[in-house]
Amino acid sequence: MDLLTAVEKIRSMEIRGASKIAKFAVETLKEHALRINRDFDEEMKRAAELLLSSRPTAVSLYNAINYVMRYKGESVEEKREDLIRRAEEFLNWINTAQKRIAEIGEKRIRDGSTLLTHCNSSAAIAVIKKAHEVGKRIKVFATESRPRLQGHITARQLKETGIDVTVIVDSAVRYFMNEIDCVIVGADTITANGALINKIGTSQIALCAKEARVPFIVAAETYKFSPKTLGGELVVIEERSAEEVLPPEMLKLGIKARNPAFDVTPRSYIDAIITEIGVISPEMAYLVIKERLGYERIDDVEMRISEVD
Ligand code: RUB
Repeated sequence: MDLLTAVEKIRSMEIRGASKIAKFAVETLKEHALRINRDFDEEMKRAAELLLSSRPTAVSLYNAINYVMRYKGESVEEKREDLIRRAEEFLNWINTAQKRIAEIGEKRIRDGSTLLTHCNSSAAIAVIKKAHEVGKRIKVFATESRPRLQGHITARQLKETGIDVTVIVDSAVRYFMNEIDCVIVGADTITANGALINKIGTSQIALCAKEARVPFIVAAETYKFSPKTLGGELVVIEERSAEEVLPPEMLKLGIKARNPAFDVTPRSYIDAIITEIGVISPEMAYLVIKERLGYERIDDVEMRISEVD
C-alpha cells in the first residue's frame, strides 16, 4: 500500500482507534523503508510527517512514529535494518500491552457486575472479555457513540464472545447510571497532569459516574501517555466535518453543526488507569511519561527530524 493511501485510511477512519492507528502507522513506516533506496532520511521524514498529520489527537500515533524514527546507522542498509527492528519492537509493545492490561484489569471487575463502556476501545474490550473468560457473570451497556456509531462495533464484538450487551443512546447514560457498577473506557491520550482525552461524550459520562459514585476506570497502554504535555503543550482536539452530524438538506439551509471527536476528562473524575505496568492513579501520569517515554529521548528525535530540513 502506498503512503498516501495509508494516510487516507486513517483520516477517513477506515483504520480507527488509538492503538490500531499506531500499529498501522508503524507497519506503514516499515513498508515504506523497504521500498526506498535513496534519500532515506528525507523520505522517511516525509512519511513520518504525513502520517502524523492524518489525525491529530491520539498521542499513540506520535509516540509510535517517534519510536520508529529513532533509527540509527551509517549506510542506507544499516538505517533500514535498524528502523525495521525498532518497528518490530513497537509492534511487540502494542501486542503484549493489551494482553497484560486485560489480565490486570479483569481483577477490578466483580462477579455479577454491570459495566458501561463508550465508543470502541480495544483495551477496554480486552478487559471486559477477560472478565467474561475467567467466568465472571457480567452485563455491558454500550453507548451508541454518535455520530460514527462505534458503539455498534463494540456491541458486536462483545456479543460474538457471548457477553450480554445492551446498546443505549448517548443521552441515556444518566438514566441508566444507577444500574452501573463500573464505567470502563479507553484513551486516545493521557496528559502529564492525568487528564484523559477520549471519544466525545466521555467527560459527560465521567461526570454522571462521579455524581452517582460509580467507579470510572480507564484502560490505557503506556504509549497513550503524552510526553508533549510535559512541556505544557495542549492536546489538539480533532474537529470533524459537519456532514457526519447533519444530512445535506439541513446543511444546505445554512444550519451549522459542530463535531469535536474527543473531549477532556479531568483527573479528579478518574478512579484508576489500568496500564500494562499496573493500576495507577491519574496523579502518576507524570512518572509514567518520565520512566517509560523519556522526554529527552523523544525530544532527541524531534531534533533529528528537524536536522534533515
Ligand atoms: C476511538 C476512541 C477510543 C480510543 C481508545 O475514537 O476514542 O476509545 O481510541 O481505543 P475513533 P483503543 O473511533 O474516533 O478513533 O483502546 O482501541 O486504542
